[in-house]
Amino acid sequence: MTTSLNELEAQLATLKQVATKAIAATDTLEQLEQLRVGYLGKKGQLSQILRGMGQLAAEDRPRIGSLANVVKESLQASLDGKRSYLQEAQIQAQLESETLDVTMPGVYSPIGRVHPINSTIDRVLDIFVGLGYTVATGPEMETDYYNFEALNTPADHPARDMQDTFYLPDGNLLRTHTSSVQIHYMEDSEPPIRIVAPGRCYRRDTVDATHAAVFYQIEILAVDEGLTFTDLKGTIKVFLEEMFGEDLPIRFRASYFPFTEPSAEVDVQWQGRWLEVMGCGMVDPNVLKSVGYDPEVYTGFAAGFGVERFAMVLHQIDDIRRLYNSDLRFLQQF
Ligand code: 2NL
Repeated sequence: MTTSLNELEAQLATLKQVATKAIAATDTLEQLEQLRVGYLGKKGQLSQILRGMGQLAAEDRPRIGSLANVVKESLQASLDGKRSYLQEAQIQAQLESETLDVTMPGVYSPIGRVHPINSTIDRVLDIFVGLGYTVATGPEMETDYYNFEALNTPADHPARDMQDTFYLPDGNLLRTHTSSVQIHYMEDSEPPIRIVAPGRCYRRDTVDATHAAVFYQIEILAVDEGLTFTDLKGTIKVFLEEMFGEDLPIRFRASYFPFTEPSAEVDVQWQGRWLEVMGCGMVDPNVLKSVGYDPEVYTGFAAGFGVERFAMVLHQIDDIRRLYNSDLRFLQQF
């Protein structure tokens, strides 16, 4: 079988036409390489066409040879052009996918702040730690003994009433003050002691602008040889001065607590008015006895106050419930 000149010319023309189209339609570098091997490789279509050249008359060979070269160079140029186009596109796509949009909004992670109850507790603890006191904490669930009995609180005292204290089914209760922490501390240590006991307390109370069923209290207690009411007054004066940031007039009014004798309420003159801010007194000898301290050797003073009341006075907050609502419009002011 012979291959005519015209036939070879037609095959070359078809190859050029089909291959040029196929190269133009390719959109990956892998496909492009397959096309190159298929058209221009050793066993590719161009080589196969040229194998037919052996049957041509000698004078016709140069024509097919140079036509084949033209086709080869044209396809090579198409392949090269397409390759650099696809490489460029690949780089471009990678650049786009890795682009960082610095104008995109960030992830919203607001910085928290300290709740006014906690910042008030922190300030109080700082002041008493500065005066040499140790911070003491204890359980919120207590026995009747640690909350009342050891604190010289008689069985018929109104605080022990079902109406005023949360009693648990097992006979335990939710502490009504942090005095119970101080009883535990005194049982475990010998005088001299100076402690400050902050913590959450509970009472059965109708909630209103100035009362909450769950509230925070801080108590201080000092027991040593020779402590007097003067030491108590001086301690409270220094504390209130630091708390209010100035030397405000203060007064002590006689009062009553089961666990202190004598007892007093402390008032501060603040913005033209007398405010009751805390209660205090000399530790009742019965309390010292209940923890095994000899009241003939040791005396002590104690004081207690509500944290919310202090925070409300210092920040001019009109309703205690604002401290528990978690309303950010309120809390973000502090
Ligand atoms: C108030 C008054 C007070 C105490 C708490 C106390 C503790 C022990 C012994 C004696 Cl272990 N006293 N604590 C004393 C006087 C007053 O709190 O108005 N609290 C909100």
